[in-house]
Amino acid sequence: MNEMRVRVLVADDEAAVTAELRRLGGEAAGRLAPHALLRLVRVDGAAPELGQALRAEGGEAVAAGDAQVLIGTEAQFAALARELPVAVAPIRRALHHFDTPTGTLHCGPYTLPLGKKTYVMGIVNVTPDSFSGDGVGADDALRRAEAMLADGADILDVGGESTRPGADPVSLEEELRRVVPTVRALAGLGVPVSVDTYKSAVARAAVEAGATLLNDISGLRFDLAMAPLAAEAGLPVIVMHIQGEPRTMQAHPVYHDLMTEICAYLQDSTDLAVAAGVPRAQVVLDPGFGFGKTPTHNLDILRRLRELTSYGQPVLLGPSRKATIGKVLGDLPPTERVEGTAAAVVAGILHGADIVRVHDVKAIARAARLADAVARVGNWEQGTGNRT
Ligand code: HH2
Repeated sequence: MNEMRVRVLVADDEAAVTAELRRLGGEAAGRLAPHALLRLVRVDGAAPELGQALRAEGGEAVAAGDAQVLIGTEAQFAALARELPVAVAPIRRALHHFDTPTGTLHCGPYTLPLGKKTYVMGIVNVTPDSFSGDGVGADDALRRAEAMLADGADILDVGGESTRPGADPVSLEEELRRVVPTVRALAGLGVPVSVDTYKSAVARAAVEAGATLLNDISGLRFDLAMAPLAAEAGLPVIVMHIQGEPRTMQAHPVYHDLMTEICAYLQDSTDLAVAAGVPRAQVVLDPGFGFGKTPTHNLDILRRLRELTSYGQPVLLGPSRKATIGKVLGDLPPTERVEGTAAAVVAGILHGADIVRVHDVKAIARAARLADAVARVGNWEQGTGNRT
């Protein structure tokens, strides 16, 4: 008799499980798939009965205060939903979003369908002091942007104030002077232009100049007029997590529970946007790589980014040329961080990023296309993932 051969299968979503079971020709595939994957779901603020009820279905639950971690299969959560439909509906929604990236980002006249490819956002810093030395004058911004588009950028992000660690804010007048003409020049290039600012007056002027996406590193907190402005303009907004403020954020970042704190912050930011009238699906979540985080925190974000997909909102990652990459690679300067950025971007895409914000568009767009071909199963074969 042959020796028994054993191999552990890679099947970490329901479609992969179904495909694997079908390979054996079993008609049980559809029936068994919901039993195959164990999910850990963190629930804050729910009644403790939820855990007890899940245990009755064969799952598990651990509680501390008003936080619980529920452990169960899709089938067990489905059984729980039949018993407690209202309480379990948000859990089933999160599980669905986690497994099935969908939706569309509506940037004015531009529509970006999500889940099919990763969008590359090219950084156009109109600054003299950006951390990676990429800043340009307003005159050179158009040339830089055109080169980025030729290299595969899908979105252009214009910033007029460096938010590098230790940076001092620039005056409103100076930021307007840098940003507005640049946005106006780039708005005619045929892709969405976003404005990287936490000041509503800058955002408003940028929108008037043609910006169709807002990018707020404070998650709508530094200027409370940002959320109403996004609603009034009918534009999507990127909310980023930051601990502290740029001037002091890297002094001593501390987290009790990194992902829980990032997610809570981003959901509070989302609530601000939604209360002002921005549709939830138009609020893009960004964990703020490098903003009040140590390298260990940033690496954890790369590993656990997919948790942000639980909310059914687009996810953006911005690791480009940042200090963590230099540190991991042995204190490389920003100009030597392209390959490390590509690796971080690929990790991000494999873990659910919809948009990546980068300086080195040509190299990173190539890395992103390959990551898309791996991560977005079927798209490459169908030809929807191959642009260049
Ligand atoms: N990072 C920077 C600036 N804006 N916006 C979002 N949404 N996410 C980010 O990670 C992010 C951001 C910092 O990078 P950069 O613009 O290159 O540097 P500087 O702030 O020094 O101009």
